[in-house]
Amino acid sequence: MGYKIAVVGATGNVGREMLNILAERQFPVDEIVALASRRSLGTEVSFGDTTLTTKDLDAFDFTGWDMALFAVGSEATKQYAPKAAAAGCVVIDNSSLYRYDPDIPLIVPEVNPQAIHDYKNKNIIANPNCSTAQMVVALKPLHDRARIKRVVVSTYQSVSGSGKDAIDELWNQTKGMYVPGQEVAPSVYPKQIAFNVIPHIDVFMDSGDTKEEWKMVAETKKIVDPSIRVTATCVRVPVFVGHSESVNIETEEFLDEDEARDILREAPGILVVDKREDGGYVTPVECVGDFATFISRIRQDVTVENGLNLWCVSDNLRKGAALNAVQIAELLGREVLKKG
Ligand code: 2RA
Repeated sequence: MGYKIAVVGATGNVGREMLNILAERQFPVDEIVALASRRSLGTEVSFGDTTLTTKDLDAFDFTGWDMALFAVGSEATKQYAPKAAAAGCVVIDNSSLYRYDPDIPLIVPEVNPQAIHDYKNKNIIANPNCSTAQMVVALKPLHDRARIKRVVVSTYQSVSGSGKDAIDELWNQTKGMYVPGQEVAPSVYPKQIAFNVIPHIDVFMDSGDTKEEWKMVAETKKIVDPSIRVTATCVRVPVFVGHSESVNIETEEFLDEDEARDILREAPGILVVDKREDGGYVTPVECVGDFATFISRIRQDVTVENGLNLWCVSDNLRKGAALNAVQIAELLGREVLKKG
């Protein structure tokens, strides 16, 4: 006995990864449906060694379905998530729409699994922003041991975070740099992304932070601990898949780098690759397709009393989005719905 599960936005980067991961992790499925907008109707998407033909989200009745993994923008989520939730189908939403609603849990299963019981008000569970998810997996075990009081993070985010058009833009702009007359003007981003970096993700806020930077602050507080002070600088880099982060942590208690490394080695969802030699660290190209959050460059920050630096890399389409959503579905099934 398994679950009836819908993937909403099944033709996008994240929706396709959700289907891949549900199959890879052998999620107990009785029935699965791929839903998309009318313009994608009939598109075939892979689910393990089978193929699903996408159906019309607008006409779909969620009654009798256990869970719906949403991988669409906030506008479509606003239109269809309440409909699914009202039909008794638990929504696990990857958009930012519900993340900051105090009545809706924002969950990274390795960090705050206990929050899975808090969805019953609205039948909706929120998935965090990709750049937050990988960071809090690393923060949580260190916070439990030495109580983190401040985090300074700089991110190096791949273009797949912006969607398929951004992947095409990086590819075509890069090719255009080598083929005279084939230059490709910036369109997805305000400036050239090929061989460049852009310190701007999402919109600018009055504070001067971007919304992406604000999300990392707000979501870390909601998922880990509201007392943690976070400041972020989020940068787009010419990488196709895989977000990297330079994370500086200040703790209440002193935490030796070797103990920190041992703690992270034992922590769920983390793979430590940390050797002080050529290549003794993880880079984005090596994380693609993996479930893990990789941690490297663990070392003391001697400029403050109790400081640590680390390097954090993860596949932003997986732990940053689709994997975390599937892990929430697994947690929901195991702890609450208990079918399968
Ligand atoms: C990005 N975190 O990387 C945002 C949304 N996925 O563009």
